[in-house]
Amino acid sequence: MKKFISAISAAALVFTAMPASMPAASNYNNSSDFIFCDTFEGGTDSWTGRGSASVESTNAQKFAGSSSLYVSGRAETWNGAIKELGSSFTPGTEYSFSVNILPSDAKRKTTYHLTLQYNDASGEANYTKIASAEVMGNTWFQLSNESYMIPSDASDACIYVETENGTYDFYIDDAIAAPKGTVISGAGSGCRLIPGDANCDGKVNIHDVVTARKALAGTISGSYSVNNCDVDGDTVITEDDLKNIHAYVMGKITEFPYVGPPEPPPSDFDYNANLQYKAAPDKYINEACPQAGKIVSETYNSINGSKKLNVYLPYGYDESKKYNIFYIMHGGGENENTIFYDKDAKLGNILDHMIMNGELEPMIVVTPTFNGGNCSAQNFYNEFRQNVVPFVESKYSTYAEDTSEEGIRASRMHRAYGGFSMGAVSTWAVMENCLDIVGYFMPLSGDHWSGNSAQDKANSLAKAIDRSGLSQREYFILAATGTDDIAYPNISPQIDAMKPMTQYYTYTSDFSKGNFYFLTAPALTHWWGYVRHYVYDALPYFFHE
Ligand code: FER
Repeated sequence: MKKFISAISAAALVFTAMPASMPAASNYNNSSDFIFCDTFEGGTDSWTGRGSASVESTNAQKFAGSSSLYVSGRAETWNGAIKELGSSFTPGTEYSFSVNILPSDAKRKTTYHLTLQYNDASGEANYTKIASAEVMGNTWFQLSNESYMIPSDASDACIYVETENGTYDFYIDDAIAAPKGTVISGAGSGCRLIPGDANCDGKVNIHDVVTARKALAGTISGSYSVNNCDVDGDTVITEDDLKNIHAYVMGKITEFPYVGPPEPPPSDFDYNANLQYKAAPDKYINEACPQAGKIVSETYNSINGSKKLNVYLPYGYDESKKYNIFYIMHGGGENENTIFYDKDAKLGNILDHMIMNGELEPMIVVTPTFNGGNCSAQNFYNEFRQNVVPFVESKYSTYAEDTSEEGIRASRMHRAYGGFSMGAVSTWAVMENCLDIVGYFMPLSGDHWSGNSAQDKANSLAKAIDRSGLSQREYFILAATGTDDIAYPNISPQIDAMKPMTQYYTYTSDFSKGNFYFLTAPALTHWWGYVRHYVYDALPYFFHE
């Protein structure tokens, strides 16, 4: 049953035993019922920073009163503001929780969570969501749940505010806990995606033209949403957006014309347009590197059962930084240990030297396997998408802000996939099926196992590119093999079939101008002892676009 306490009785209580942290009585008609009500008027009300975040009371923003709590310095999505619930809360009991949140960023779509953290009977930490909402724009909104059960075996319970994606600063105000069923009024649902609703009031009208104009001029002070102002989707607010919102409000148009995001400018990386095979220096093969990365063996559950992979972390790996990531697959009859541990491969040592000498940006390199369960080189892309990427990139720091499908897609230009022999077969299959999450491909000594002819293979890849809707500036292929490699007669005709498809490919190793290249190493054969040098040649060309 919902409890309402009359305004009169609440007002009467204000003059009796109201703790210092209670809000102004006029804000709430039921404040006497609150277990705590943190208004951050001049203090942090025993909230602290979670993870690397810090919190401070500020007058810069407020939902009510004159202050709020500013949460900044978040390095991870789970960083935020946290408060211990303490002995006023009984496990096995339901409570009403509410907090108001103001995102600092008017542009990003972000999901916020009010989360309960507690230790269960076995002492293990648990995290469960009390309330969540996806918002955009910098408008105050409320997260609340009128009946949330603290598990009966919970100890050390805390509540905290975090995000699902992004590490932007935010503000919180009037964080309240009350008995089950207490209706706690708050800021409402916040800003939602409504093109043209510049001021986030849920309607598109003449006020939005005014708000969008101020946003364009940079003179805006109140809440607004860049996304809702940017009605043509070109990622910036322009005079065109104002004209379109105005025309819409006037009834001259009923839909906003879509332009879409601009093509990013090409990088200034110093590519060779006609890359030639060059072996890595002998010492990259034979001498240990004084700045060696770390290779970590990981076990994860997958659609193909429990599996292992290795993760190469570059020397000085720092969780607070973001790293590009290269997944590289072994060949037939090999396994996840081949590429880093087989005496003919030992790729880690080459990477160490390249990174130490500034020839390669520090990056994470992962060696999974298509062995195990029903997995094959050709269907590994399923496990890659569903299990490998989420597992690795939630544990290690990549450009994936989170490992939701959206987070993985958004970071695709920071993700590469390659492989040798059957690993190349898996690479072409990943290209055909995972273009939405991978931007760079390095098939080494192997062709695409799709269809019979070279033309069939090229056509199946072209269809995948069509489905993806990507432009030529959004996927890059650097294939390589030796001219005496047993795979050369398979891969070479496939490359020749792809080259004339100029609507999909521009053939050059200068990736600031094109997106497709085939490196051939004179007289070399089907062997990791050679193939590792192709990685040495090709990998520096990745991740600049
Ligand atoms: C090729 C792709 C893969 C190829 C061979 C393989 C001969 C792999 C063979 C194996 O692992 O047995 O194009 O060409």
